[in-house]
Amino acid sequence: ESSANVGEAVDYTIVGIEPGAGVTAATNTALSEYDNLSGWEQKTSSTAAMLSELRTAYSNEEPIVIVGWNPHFKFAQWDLKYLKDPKNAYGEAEEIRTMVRTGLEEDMPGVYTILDRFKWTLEDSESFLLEAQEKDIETVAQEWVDNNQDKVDEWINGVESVDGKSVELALTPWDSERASSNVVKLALEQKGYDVTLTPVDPSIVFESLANGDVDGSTAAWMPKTHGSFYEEHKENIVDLGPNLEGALTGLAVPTYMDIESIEDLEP
Ligand code: PBE
Repeated sequence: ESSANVGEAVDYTIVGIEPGAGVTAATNTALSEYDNLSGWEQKTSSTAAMLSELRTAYSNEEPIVIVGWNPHFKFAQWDLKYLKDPKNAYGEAEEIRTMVRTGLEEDMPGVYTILDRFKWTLEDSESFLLEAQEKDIETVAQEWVDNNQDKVDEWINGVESVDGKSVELALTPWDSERASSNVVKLALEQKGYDVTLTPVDPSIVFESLANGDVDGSTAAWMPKTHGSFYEEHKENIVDLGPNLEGALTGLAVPTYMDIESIEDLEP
């Protein structure tokens, strides 16, 4: 592929995901900050639609520019590269943080402790997500816990068991967060908690934590992807720190495309 006509070949379109995603807002920032992207647009729809366009383009070795992130299975499944982002529209590597409502530590110290201790790696998450291509996420979560009970024990050790106390966790509707939330759910269930997972848009995760409508969430991508939502509500949210380090976001293309930077997307 030559780099000469990428814009024309992709109809000056970046294939985005859900409108409410943090990366959708970051892509709008990129569209306004890079002069060479004037005339380009972001097409939003869903992660599934983006992946299906990527699958088709890739199998035909056609150019495509997508909004990408890790943890996700797509970088293991296809040869993709992030485009360099000299204007830092997508920020550096991110942390996925656990956040809880104020008062949780006093009301439910066991839940607070387990959420505070929960931590896994980018590799843990991505091998989970690859497995989940063949099975449902609840099944893979149970297998992960069965295979990693030593790690789960580190999170739950010394926490008092309860008899069916209700806990509600908010999450965003992406597999990376379905994975972490289901693992934490199983860990809490080992101590007798009755856990409900509630998928909502990123803005609602932060709003419902601040309102105390949910007890916690393992789905906060910081500092950039969800930074503006956090800023709006941080007085009323307790940040327990990273549960995963090295998360990434940005524009991505198949490696067979002969471009390296967002600045190579010509107007
Ligand atoms: N993501 C995956 C989400 C959070 C998890 C990066 C697509 C986003 O809000 O952009």
